[in-house]
Amino acid sequence: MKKSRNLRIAIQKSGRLSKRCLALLSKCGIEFEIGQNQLLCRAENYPIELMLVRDDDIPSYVRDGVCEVGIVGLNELREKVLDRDEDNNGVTILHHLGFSRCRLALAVPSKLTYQGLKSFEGMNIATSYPVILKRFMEKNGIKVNIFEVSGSVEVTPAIGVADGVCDLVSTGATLESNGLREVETILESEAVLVKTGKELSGEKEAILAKLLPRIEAVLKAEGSRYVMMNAPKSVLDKVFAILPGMETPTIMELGNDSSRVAVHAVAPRGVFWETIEQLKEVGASSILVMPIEKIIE
Ligand code: PRT
Ligand code: ZN
Repeated sequence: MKKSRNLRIAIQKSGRLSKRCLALLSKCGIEFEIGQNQLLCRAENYPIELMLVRDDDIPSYVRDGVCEVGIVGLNELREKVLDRDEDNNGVTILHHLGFSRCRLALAVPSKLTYQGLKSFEGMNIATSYPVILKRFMEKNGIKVNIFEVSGSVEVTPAIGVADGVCDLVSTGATLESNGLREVETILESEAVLVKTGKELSGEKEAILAKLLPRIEAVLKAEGSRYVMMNAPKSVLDKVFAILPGMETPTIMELGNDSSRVAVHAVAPRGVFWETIEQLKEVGASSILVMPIEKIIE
């Protein structure tokens, strides 16, 4: 593939990661018009080009410097590069992105009496993640036969080709509907932004250095909410206790009531209905909770 002066970012062409990757870049002010079956797509307003590929290929493309940056599930990154190669080839995780969360878990037929990891001794385990599974079992001193399959892992016990499985789980519904019970988590996964270990040209380093603060601003904003309310001055301590982690709240006098103030603050995202109900209980009113688009420090 011809070398480009644009920073090349690999993302999944179509699948669970694609929409969120494009949404993240769009929130960073970078727009793409992607045609059908396009492998490379240049951004309309930024010196970046997307490489649209299968998620399985992203870790090795980043490792080999085919692209400078990639967005991929930690599960794929560990399977294809981090757990496979001795020195990681300099591939580094720049950010955990907080979407496409899932876990790589071990599951056994529901009817099996599970007695801890030793129950797996001598078992045939089907998985699409043989490298991660091998490492995990070796670390725990359990000998298993790993049977690699590329899809439909969950049906292998029912058709008699495996005794247990090691697969990605999100809600657990797939395992359950195949008569399997999740018993151990091997890895908690989410999408990550990764950078190659190969040297970047000064030009590409500069493009990346401009992009990273934008991504950080978006991630920080996604993890926060802007909260506004009116509250009696006498209960401010209680308000701050209900909303811990609130960064430097702004307190303003209310024109018509000297006993009450307006409180504005950036709070962690976990401002749920329960939190609002508690704020009401201590006397807060007119409570507004709003999303934030960007936080630039
Ligand atoms: O075509 P390509 O190779 O690019 O895509 P793919 O089919 O290999 O990947 P895709 O799009 O299915 O998943 C991409 C990434 O999304 C994965 O590598 C994970 O990082 C992440 N992810 C998050 C998941 C899930 N959640 C998930 N639930 N990937 C797969 N699953 C599957 C799982 O394999 C199982 O079949 O969903 C089923 C379980 O879901 P629950 O909700 O029933 O537990
Ligand atoms: Zn894949």
